[in-house]
Amino acid sequence: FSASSQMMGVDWASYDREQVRLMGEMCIVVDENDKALKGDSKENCHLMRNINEGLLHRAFSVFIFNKEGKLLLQQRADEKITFPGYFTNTCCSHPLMTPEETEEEGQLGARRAAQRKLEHELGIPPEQVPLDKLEFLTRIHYLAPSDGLWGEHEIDYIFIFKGEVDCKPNPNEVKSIKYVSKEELQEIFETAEEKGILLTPWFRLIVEKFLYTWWDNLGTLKKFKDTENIHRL
Ligand code: DMA
Ligand code: MN
Repeated sequence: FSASSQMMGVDWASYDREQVRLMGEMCIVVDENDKALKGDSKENCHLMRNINEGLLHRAFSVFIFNKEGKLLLQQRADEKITFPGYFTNTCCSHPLMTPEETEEEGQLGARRAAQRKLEHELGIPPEQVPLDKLEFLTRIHYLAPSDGLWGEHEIDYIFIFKGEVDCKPNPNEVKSIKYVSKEELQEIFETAEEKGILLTPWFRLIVEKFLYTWWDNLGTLKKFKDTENIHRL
């Protein structure tokens, strides 16, 4: 484990073994313009101590819509170290510091990471989500603590996929899944507080700033594709 987490006195024995293992993955550290700088562990990238000193990494968020135009939500597993049990968009994770997933042309690295994690988290066969059918929308830059110790500070590539997929959720990653209509999602957001439903901060930001506009234009998303700007939320 890293010097930072030793210094913070992280109690590794209290966490799920598999999720602890995944803290060894190498994320891509970037600057505020999404220029790749180096690799660093998922552990280091998600410690608030490092985030508060400016450490920033690359991530992706996928939103899957089925034929009926419903959005696939997931509830994160209780085993997750950050945001356990929270409801969120279909799938999120990080491109890793590998030759395949650092490729930037056409967001190829982020697309490959998305395909890899859709299979790992939700059991979606890769051939059902071809790389070129993931529609890139934009990038957001946000910072959000999870608890005092852990949090997120990311430049997040947002993709929409439209189509039917077969899901077999991995219980170590995902507690439940649910397709929702726009009205159902609005209701979830309006009543979350009273019902004690937790929503991830990045999902809240994306829903509030972009999602309903995209949802109303699922057939013509190309006009929203923005490879230039990074939205600071
Ligand atoms: C990280 O998601 C990425 C975003 C956009 C928050 P995550 O915590 O689900 O990553 P992982 O599945 O790799 O733990
Ligand atoms: Mn992250």
